Amino acid sequence: MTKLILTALLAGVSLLAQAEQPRVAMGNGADNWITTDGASREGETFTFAEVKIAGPGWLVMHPFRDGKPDGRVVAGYIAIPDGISNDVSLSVSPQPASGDRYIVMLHSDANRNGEFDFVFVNEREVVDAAVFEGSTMIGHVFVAP
Ligand SMILES: [Cu+2]
Repeated sequence: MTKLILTALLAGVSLLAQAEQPRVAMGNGADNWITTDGASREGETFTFAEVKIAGPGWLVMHPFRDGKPDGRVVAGYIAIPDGISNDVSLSVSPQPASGDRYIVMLHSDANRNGEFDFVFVNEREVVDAAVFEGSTMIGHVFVAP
């Protein structure tokens, strides 16, 4: 249990460092991905054609503020089961305008409790950590259609 929590915390650090350091890679992996091509929006609800995650977790959207992604704020999230999900919809608040930018990314349900633990245990670390493959954080800059 201690090891699991430590792993989650370290990944949480990476997430927030990522948000502030664009040179760290974001993208899709071999076992985890978000298909952003063809994503649609109706009001405050986005729909992504396909999402794959290894283990249960969350599809999460973070807003941009002052031109930079703000990984400390969650605009919206939805639970996703282990494996491939199609036509995954999530709603964000406040309602976006066309051209608004977000980070759409995966977080793991690290403690498998079925609740999105976007809980900072200190200034940078959250429990339900960002999903990485190697040094690539599974996420994308996404512009609202
Ligand atoms: Cu995130």
